[in-house]
Amino acid sequence: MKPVSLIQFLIEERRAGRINAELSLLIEVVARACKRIAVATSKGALGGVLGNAGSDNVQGEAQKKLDVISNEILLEANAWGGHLAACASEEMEDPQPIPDMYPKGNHLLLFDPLDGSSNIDVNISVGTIFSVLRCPEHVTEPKVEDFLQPGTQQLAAGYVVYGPATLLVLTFGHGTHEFTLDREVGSFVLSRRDIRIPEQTAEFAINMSNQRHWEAPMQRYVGELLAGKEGPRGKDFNMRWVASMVADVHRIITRGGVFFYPLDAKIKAKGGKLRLMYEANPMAFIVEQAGGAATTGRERILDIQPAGLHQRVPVFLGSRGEVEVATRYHREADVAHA
Ligand code: AFP
Repeated sequence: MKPVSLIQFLIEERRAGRINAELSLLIEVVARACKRIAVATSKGALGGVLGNAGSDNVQGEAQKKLDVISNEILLEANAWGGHLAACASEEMEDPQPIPDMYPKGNHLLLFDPLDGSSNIDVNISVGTIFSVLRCPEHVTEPKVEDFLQPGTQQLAAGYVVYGPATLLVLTFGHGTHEFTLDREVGSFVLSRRDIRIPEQTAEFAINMSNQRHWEAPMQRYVGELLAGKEGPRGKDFNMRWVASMVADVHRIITRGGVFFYPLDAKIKAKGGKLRLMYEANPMAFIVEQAGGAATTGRERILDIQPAGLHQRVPVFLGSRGEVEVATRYHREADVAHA
């Protein structure tokens, strides 16, 4: 079969009436920016881009040079096309308006420019995560509150993983599709259409070093997985943890599995570790569109009414069967303690 490029795929989505020209352009621009990020990350030490930038982001986390560079690449690429009303990023406290000299569009773009950036210096996969919302009607200068829409309102979501191959995974709410970057030609090519995550799995991803800080239902759930064949689940489970959400989610999208960043005593006051608007929401949309499930352990992620641009939430996502068991344990524990 003839390879289908991202551009061709977007044209077909337009013809099918699933996206408009502006959204198609937006995705093209983001994909082009991510190709530049892929080039920057792949240079490693030779590009002089490893290490800390010497600054902190809005979350108080040390910024890597590549965090700052990737943020700049995405902002610059998206400023002039006329497809956006504003951008918001993990690396910036407030939304970034489109400069007055450029036309404005009807979309809002949120992104984590380089997720898993603590892995850059050790040459492990990192990625970009993005979410697209519609700018509310008649809003010309979008403020934070214009971005605070539940994940169900997303028009598109995607991530790019910069690994041995550079891959783009994308959804418009009609299935989840994967594109592989053909480095020689410089274009993304459709490599998997309508990805399906197996409903059952025997593989889980979690940072086990936090175990003693977890809530009781999480202790119970993971304890049962670790008990293996002899335990209540009656089968052995395998564990993986890359500490780059994009890489962990991509494994799940490819061969099934379940990813947890639950609440623990250290992060309880913040509400969780991962960010709702540009990590949890886009990943939940992608995973649901591939037949998986995504919750906070208590509620569906996509139903959350956001309260802040940088809000954090617990994240349980992947193969439906395991997300449901872990979520049920939390709900049962809440009822027992009500
Ligand atoms: P960084 O971008 O600061 O490296 O954080 C990555 C991340 O947000 C997510 O990609 C990982 O799943 C998670 O944090 C890893 O967290 P731990 O370091 O606590 O395991």
